[in-house]
Amino acid sequence: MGEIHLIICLVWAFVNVCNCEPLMFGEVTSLRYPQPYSTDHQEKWDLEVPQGYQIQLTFNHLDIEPSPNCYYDFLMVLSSEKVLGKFCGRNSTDTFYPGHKPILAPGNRLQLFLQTNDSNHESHLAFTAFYQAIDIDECSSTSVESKTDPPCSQICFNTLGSYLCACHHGFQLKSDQRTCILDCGGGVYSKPEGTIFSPRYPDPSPLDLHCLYIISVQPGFTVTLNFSQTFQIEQVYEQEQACLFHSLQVSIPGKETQKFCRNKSPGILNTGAHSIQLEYHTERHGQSQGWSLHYTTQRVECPNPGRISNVRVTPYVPQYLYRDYIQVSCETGYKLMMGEKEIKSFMTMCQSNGQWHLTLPECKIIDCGNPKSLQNGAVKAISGSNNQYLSVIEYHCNEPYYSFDKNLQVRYTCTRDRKWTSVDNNHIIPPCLPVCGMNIDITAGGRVYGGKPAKLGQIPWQLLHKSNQRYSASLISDSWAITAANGVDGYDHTTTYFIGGVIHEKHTDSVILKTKKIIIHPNYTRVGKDGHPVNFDHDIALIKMSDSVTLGPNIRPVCLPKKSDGPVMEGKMGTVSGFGGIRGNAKSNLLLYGGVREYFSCDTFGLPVTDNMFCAGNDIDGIDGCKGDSGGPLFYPALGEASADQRYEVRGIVSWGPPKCGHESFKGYYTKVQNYLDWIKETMANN
Ligand SMILES: *[C@@H]1O[C@H](CO)[C@@H](O)[C@H](O)[C@H]1NC(C)=O
Ligand SMILES: *[C@@H]1O[C@H](CO)[C@@H](O)[C@H](O)[C@H]1NC(C)=O
Ligand SMILES: *[C@@H]1O[C@H](CO)[C@@H](O)[C@H](O)[C@H]1NC(C)=O
Ligand SMILES: CC(=O)N[C@H]1CO[C@H](CO)[C@@H](O)[C@@H]1O
Repeated sequence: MGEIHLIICLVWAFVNVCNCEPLMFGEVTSLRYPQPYSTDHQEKWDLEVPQGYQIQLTFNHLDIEPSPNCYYDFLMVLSSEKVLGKFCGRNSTDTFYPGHKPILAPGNRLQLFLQTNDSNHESHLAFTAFYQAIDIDECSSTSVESKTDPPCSQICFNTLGSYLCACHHGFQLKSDQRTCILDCGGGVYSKPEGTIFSPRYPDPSPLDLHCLYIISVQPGFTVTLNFSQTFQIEQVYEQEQACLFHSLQVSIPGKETQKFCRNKSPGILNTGAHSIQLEYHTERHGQSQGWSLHYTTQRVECPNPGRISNVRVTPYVPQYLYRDYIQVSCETGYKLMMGEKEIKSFMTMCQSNGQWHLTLPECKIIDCGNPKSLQNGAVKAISGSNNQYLSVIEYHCNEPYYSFDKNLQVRYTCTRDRKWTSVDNNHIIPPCLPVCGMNIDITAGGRVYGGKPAKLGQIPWQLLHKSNQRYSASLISDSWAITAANGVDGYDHTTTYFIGGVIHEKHTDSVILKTKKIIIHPNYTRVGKDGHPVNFDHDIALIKMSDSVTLGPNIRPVCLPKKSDGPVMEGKMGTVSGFGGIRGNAKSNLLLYGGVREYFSCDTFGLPVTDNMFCAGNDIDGIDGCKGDSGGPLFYPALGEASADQRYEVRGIVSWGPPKCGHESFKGYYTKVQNYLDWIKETMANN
């Protein structure tokens, strides 16, 4: 920049006179110096340094022919026509020799004037000098050229090339930057409370005032002005409303500016703002006594949420002010919702703008969602709606095929934890258990071998394994069946299935039950030396189906006997059923049943008889379980139950018998189910 500036100056100098800023220093030398000066010569120099400085001249060398009063040859130094010095001589012994003390001009300009006469016998050289800019102390009035008034009305600071004015406390600098006037107002009143009054109050206000007062407290507070009763601001014209001359003006952001004058105190002014401005103005004429006010601040108030049903606001007070916190929660059974989003807790603060920093949430009633479905059962609403809090539902099983275990709670209430809860505080829904031993009424005394065909639903637990070697089983739950080991021994469960729910093996609406597991009693001895069973001890097996069968009128389980049922009783009648042989070894397509009687001892055909079996037959009607009936049930009405709802228990499984069925003297043998209750229970529980 400096260089460019210089170049421009030089170019300018060629064309015209350079009007650059004068240099801060320089050298001035007479013509021909250091050769002797020429005679009869006059030469003039105009020296200049920048404005705001004084110019100072220092001689390096002066050698001018001396004469009294430097009458003939001399160098004159002038400042604006005023002679600062007239010099001649060669050294300090000469009277008019300038010496080594520099010459300081009052301003920034200096003129030099050299004059010689017609002789220079001693070859004097004239002079060479150095000039420089010296900062003026403008503040010291004596040094300021032709100015009698001090530059500042109060305080003056000298600066390099200039000066600054300042005012004493209580005064302020006017726009001329020199004059100090009485300071009124000024500063910012930021304390929460304070008093402000006009200058000299309660004495009359000075004239020509323009005072500015700013009250600015922190956001969140509002200012209230309380003007004292003594209030008088001159009003020139009685009718004049605008307080044209003397006035106190109050400006509140967002509101129309108010001007006050006359004799009546404005009293209390609730500004509602945290920052306001007062301007007090007096003219050069007139008289105002002045005014005084005390201001106070109040915290901003936020809207009161009020009482909302199901909403709890803490603390609950009549007024909420800036910086107050409230917590919002819901009554039991309701949840806090922020729009569509549920929130755990809510807190908000009253902000400085008089608004809560978060919009208040809502409380919505909770719900427990759709109740879980119950297999083989259903649920219905008892009270309430939309599964909301305190709704009550009730489960029930598909009667009469399924039922709950007795004494179980089946009513649930939607509780505050949003779960369906029973009276005993349980969330678990009990399963619907198959009801065993029920059928449509059996007329006792029918036949199996030579027996009567069963009606549909009479022996709904009867299952048939349809294969070359047919055998039967009895459903004992919705997924387990019981049968004789000798029927299933060696069968692969993956290819085995049963049919049920029909009374004719060719019925197409039979229920197919695929087996998943065949569990033969571990102590059943399968095959003897000659390839035939050695004996039929522990002739019992359990079959687990791959799926639970849906129970209905035609397919239902039979009950297991109870331990308390007691031993075999001579002469007790039971019912045996099956799709087995009929007279003459022909196969029956029909489900037949008939009554058999228990005996204490029967012909054993040379095979061992154990306590795990018993024999039964009907030597009158020739009824007997037969080949193909193997695995089928011998069932009895349960003991000790009222006849109206007697359930049927399977106490025997058709096990083995004489080669010819239905022979009067030969009875069939049945596995005594009662001996295996623990094994059955355990096996069913563990598989
Ligand atoms: C010039 O100065 C000398 C003295 O230095 C004086 O004798 C002489 O008269 C002067 N000449 C004129 C023309 O004044
Ligand atoms: C206003 O100030 C006066 C005293 O100057 C006082 O008596 C009065 O109670 C104040 N009013 C309020 C609202 O502060
Ligand atoms: C099988 O027989 C053994 C020996 O008599 C006996 O300890 C075991 O309990 C029997 N198993 C079952 C399941 O009854
Ligand atoms: C010390 C010195 O140089 N003095 C001289 C001063 O000048 C006068 C003549 O002007 C001489 O005579 C002095 O010798």
